[in-house]
Amino acid sequence: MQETVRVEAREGWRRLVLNRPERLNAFTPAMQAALKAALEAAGADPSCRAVLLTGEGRGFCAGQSLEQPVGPDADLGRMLEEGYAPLIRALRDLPVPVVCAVNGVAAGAGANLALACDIVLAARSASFSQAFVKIGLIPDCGGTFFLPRLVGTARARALALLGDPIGAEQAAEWGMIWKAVPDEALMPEAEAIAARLAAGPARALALIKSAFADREALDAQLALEATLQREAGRSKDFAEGVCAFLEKRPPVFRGGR
Ligand code: LHQ
Repeated sequence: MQETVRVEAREGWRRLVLNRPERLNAFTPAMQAALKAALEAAGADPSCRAVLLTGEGRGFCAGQSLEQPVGPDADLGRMLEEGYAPLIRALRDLPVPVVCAVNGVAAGAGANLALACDIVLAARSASFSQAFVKIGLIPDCGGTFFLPRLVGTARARALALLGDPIGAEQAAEWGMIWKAVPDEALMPEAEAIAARLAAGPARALALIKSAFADREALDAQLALEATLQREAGRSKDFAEGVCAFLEKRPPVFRGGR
């Protein structure tokens, strides 16, 4: 079976590659578990002093895998509590810096996975979208925590409410990411940063991460996202959003609050 997350050992650091390119690296439960395990293994290995996260193929990550219609009894709150929130915490709690090289589209949970990383570079052709609303959901994976802190509430609200993609250069201009680089420069630049961090003062780097963590606020926001997503997941608009995606047509939302 294809490895959903490829782990490549480098001198003092590891490259983790999301590896379902035929689905733009959309998350299945197995891929979610594999990424969490790979992060934890990196954190447990004293010789690993930085991590680089990227995606295989033309996408970074298209968020949750939407491969079949979702039944009305699916508990999205639980999916977040048991799947995505522990993954985001594992990223934030990792005692080594995580560099993210966004090589293509980053949508939904994929966008917010990138924003949870410590230094985010993106290829100029990459884009970020809070695609959740397009299927009747709210941003999760800490998006409601990261976005307003990164870009301010005016931009965060519009990004979340409209779900429109923004390009890498716009994302950098808005302070959502560290920088946008020409496509061919993405991997060399990201790898150089990972190697530099791996040669850095490991204890200080871990302490810098802790200083920025704001962990209690993140936990509270992840819990709120789970509560709200549980409710959104029960709506007919969510079921319609997923059907429309699968049928490759625009959704027809009927509302009802
Ligand atoms: C996909 C996906 C995908 C499966 C592209 N799944 N196949 C959700 C639910 C439950 C619990 C809690 O949290 C969440 C969090 C979320 O992440 S919700 C948001 C889920 N993601 C999306 O809604 C994004 C869906 N994808 C898209 O809108 C587009 O694919 C984007 C804009 C990402 C890229 O568009 P294009 O560049 O035009 O590529 P494409 O649409 O042609 O996709 C290429 C293939 O990948 C295609 O398959 P096909 O067999 O036709 O070649 C897509 O069906 C497949 N794919 N995203 N999430």
